[in-house]
Amino acid sequence: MATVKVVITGPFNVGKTEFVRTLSDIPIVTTERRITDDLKSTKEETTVAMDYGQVKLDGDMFHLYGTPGQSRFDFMWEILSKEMNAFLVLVDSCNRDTLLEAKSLIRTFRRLSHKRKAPFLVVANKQDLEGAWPVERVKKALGFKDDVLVVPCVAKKKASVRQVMKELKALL
Ligand SMILES: Nc1nc2c(ncn2[C@@H]2O[C@H](COP(=O)(O)OP(=O)(O)OP(=O)(O)O)[C@@H](O)[C@H]2O)c(=O)[nH]1
Ligand SMILES: [Mg+2]
Repeated sequence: MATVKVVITGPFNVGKTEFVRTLSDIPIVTTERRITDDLKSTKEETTVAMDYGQVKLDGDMFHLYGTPGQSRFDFMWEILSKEMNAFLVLVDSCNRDTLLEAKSLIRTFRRLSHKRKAPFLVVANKQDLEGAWPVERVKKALGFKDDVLVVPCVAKKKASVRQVMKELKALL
């Protein structure tokens, strides 16, 4: 049985905690706190340190570490990315503003994993919402060619998050 550490990152509010919660076999450990600044109109709580969950897939154990999305908690990125085997970068397919930030996150996490060259996927989340960009459009907006894989996702659906993991597994 292999043990795989996966980091789930992405900008604010894209669905990282939701992804870990839906996928995990165990109740997740979260560090969500009430939002007090001007982002509070978006939602009530945000991740300030990490989310943790785990899932067994085809006999392999995946340890899932969700990062905070706000850059003021970026000190956690380096800590969480230690020894990671793969990472996912989530974007909100309805919110173009998250794409530019995702691009810079991909650069950061590629740098953090430069020794291991951890494989990654871009996850175009919230595909169930009206006005969601299809993956091809997300990919184009990110300026990637075929070297970066972008996959669709609805983080509220178990079948969908499991499909993303299947595609990530194929890269390991
Ligand atoms: N419709 C829909 N809503 C989603 C989906 N994924 C997440 N959400 C919702 O989007 C909001 C943000 O989700 P979170 O999981 O808190 O996002 P996050 O990336 O962890 O946010 P931060 O930790 O604050 O950066 C919540 O209201 C979720 O229920 C999805 O695929 N579809
Ligand atoms: Mg979160």
